[in-house]
Amino acid sequence: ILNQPAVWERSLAELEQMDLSALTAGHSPLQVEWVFIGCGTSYYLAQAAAASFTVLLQQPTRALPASEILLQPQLSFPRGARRYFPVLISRSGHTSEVLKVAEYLKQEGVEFLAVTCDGRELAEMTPRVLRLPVDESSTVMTSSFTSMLLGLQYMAAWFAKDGAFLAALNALPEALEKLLKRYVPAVQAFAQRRFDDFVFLGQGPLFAIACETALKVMESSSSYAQYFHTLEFRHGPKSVASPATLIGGLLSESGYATEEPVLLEMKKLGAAIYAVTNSASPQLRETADLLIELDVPVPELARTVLFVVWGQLLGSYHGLSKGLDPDNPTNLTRVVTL
Ligand code: F1P
Repeated sequence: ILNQPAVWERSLAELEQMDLSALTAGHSPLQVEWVFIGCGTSYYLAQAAAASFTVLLQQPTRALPASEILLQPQLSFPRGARRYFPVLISRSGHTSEVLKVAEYLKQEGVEFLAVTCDGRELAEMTPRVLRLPVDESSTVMTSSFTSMLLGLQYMAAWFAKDGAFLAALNALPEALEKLLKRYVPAVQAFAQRRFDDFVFLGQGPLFAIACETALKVMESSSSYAQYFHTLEFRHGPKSVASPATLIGGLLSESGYATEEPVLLEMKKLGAAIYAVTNSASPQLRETADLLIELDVPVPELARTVLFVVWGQLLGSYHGLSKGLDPDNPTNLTRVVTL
């Protein structure tokens, strides 16, 4: 987790050398529906990628768990509709559902892109592969998630010819380096606290990151964690808020004025508050039990990966505080097969 600045730098350097135009199988990136597909962490990555492609390319996108395509193909790819361009995401490239979707697409004659790190089996099923140079031995996906997301955002910005966005992505390794120096001790100390429930909230691209944060906390510390769209939490789920609950808000810049009051309300209900945002109000600075302020002057969407790291750290340090091995979660294997 702490090595991510170097891993991102290596990934960005490789992306700069790649001929990304070869990855779309001759389709115009501006004339297809992009369908991002994965399982677990890679499904949350699919959600974050879909949001990024929609914003950067102004094209329709969707994210689906691979299992949904296997069980509901007609729902996933209705015939007679637009041209799809599926993107199959899998760190290992060996996850059963993803390989079965690749087989299904081949049978249907649909070309697809594979995004992977190790990925031999998946990569053999298509000539179009975006491979990120991440060597991750942990069962839990951390730098592979952020690097593949960076890679997909880079690709979208490259297709959109958005030089400012590409420059913003290139600034992230250095920004993270500084943030880690500033915040790691605080996250480590906070992670020693005990909670019955963890809840993570976000909207737009940060909803996917809230999902991933909850999954990291579940996997790395065998804790009970949930995720919601920030404002949705007020419509019922807030009944779980109590002093035994940690409520984590990933607050956007554009929605800040609407999202922050949800956290302040939960604090009044007794919950502990964790917040990640670019720049917090004085009130949140006073109220939050743990606050990460990114303060990175790049377009909001380009900051997405910076929101991921704190949940990875929180989950890992919390797992360690419970005497667990965060790299080897209870009941989980590195590759999940059917
Ligand atoms: C996805 C996944 C992860 C999980 C664990 C096992 O794998 O199921 O979500 O956390 O790491 O793998 P992959 O298809 O991306 O290899």
